[in-house]
Amino acid sequence: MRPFGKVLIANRGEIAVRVIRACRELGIRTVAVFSEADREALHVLMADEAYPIGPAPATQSYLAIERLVACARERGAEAVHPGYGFLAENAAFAEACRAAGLVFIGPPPAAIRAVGAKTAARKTVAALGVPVVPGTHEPLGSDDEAARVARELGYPVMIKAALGGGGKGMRLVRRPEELASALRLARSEAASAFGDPAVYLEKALEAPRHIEVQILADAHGQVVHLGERECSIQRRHQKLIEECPSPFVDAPLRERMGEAACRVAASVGYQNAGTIEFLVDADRRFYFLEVNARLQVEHPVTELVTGLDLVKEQLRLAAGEKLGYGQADVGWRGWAIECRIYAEDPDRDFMPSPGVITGLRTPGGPWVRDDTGIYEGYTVPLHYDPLLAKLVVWGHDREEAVRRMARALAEYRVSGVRTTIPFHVRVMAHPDFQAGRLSTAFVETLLGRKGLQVQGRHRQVALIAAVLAAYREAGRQTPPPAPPGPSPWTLSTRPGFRRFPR
Ligand code: MV4
Repeated sequence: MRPFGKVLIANRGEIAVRVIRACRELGIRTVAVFSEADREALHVLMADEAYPIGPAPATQSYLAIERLVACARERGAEAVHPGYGFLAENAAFAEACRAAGLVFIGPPPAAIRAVGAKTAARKTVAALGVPVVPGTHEPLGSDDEAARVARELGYPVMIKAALGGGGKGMRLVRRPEELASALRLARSEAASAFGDPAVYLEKALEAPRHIEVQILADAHGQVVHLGERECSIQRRHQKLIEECPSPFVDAPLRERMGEAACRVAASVGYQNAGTIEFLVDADRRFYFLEVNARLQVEHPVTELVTGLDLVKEQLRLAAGEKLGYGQADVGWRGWAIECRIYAEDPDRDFMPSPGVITGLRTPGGPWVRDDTGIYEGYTVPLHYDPLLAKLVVWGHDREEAVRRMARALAEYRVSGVRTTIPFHVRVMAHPDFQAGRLSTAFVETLLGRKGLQVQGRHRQVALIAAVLAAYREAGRQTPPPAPPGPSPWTLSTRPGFRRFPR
């Protein structure tokens, strides 16, 4: 059944392309919108129709509620898919859609609000008997109150923004004498990032894992969970690698976390696709963290392991259809891993690397999926998130998935911009990653100054190695005389034979 005739996609990049693909398979016509920086973006080329909505800054385009709603109305769309980021978790946007007679493909505005305020959500969840990280359920008052609460919780503590999420505005405080200045900084960060200086306190867990549970909820009161995703490989709260399932979660823990996630969703009247985030400590105790009221970047790993198309499910559920299956019908097969390909230079502290994609060859073969927003000749704008593509693989087990990812990464060629591909190559080859020894400290350890610091005699050896490496790099730029036989320059004009520098 076709849930809608026409859908407007209020987003850009790979996620807009992902939604267009689901719509096309369902026979739904698609309306893309684009900013002045995105005239030639892939989602614009792929949609049935595309309309300009404003200048490059997102506030005047992808965040301009009235323009998006007007465009959807004028083009005869029945529903709006917000993707992730931008307006995906904006209750006012969901309301504006509804007021204009459009279906917002996401949770109801009241559910978005209920989970958006983190302190209120913690209170609601604790009342259900689901464990939350010990801390306050109200925003903090005075510095004196904060000092008293922190003493009761015991250091170290975390200061978090009441309207925050995703680690933005989060501060670790190790000692009482650091509290006052940390509070001041956290409050001003929260005010500028979320328009509200309110912050609260949590006890800081040592080296926790970040594990999240995917849920689907229909408009008829039924909720199922689709298992967990492991998201511990992050850098400065930007996830880099995700997998499903988590190597840390066994069937009984999955069932307990899944059941807790479904109860959280049901308690706020959640509908559509959503994610319940947990921190899990070394003793496998899990604590509710927050709800992400949207489709997430890393949804494909869940799709590959459950066999469900989450965007099609979103469209169906938004149209009011019943889930049509129960928890017992959800199964998990094999292992999936996602590597996020950003236009960032991992050798230069992940500095953004916008520019023209002068060459591109994407991996393929069995059980390899490339969810992309780019093409050869495309210019990566500097105005938005630099996520270019997501490379996702499936294997019968984790070992096969890791090997397949390493194989697929080795096939990936991007020239013109720096990407995170070399970082992922290193991670896939790392014994700790291969053994599933993941922690939130993994990336820092892999890249950390400490890891690279060498002293004494080893320093001499490292210096010589660095010179040799630089010499080899330089040598690449001035190739040796051509060997006898057909000229490599003839071959180099054939796209398949071109050698792209990485
Ligand atoms: C925490 C924590 C320790 N204790 N909360 C929350 C949002 C997520 N992006 C990071 N968050 C954390 N919240 C308490 N009470 C540690 C982190 C954390 C983290 C968690 C999972 C994976 C990587 C992380 C990196 C830094 C901090």
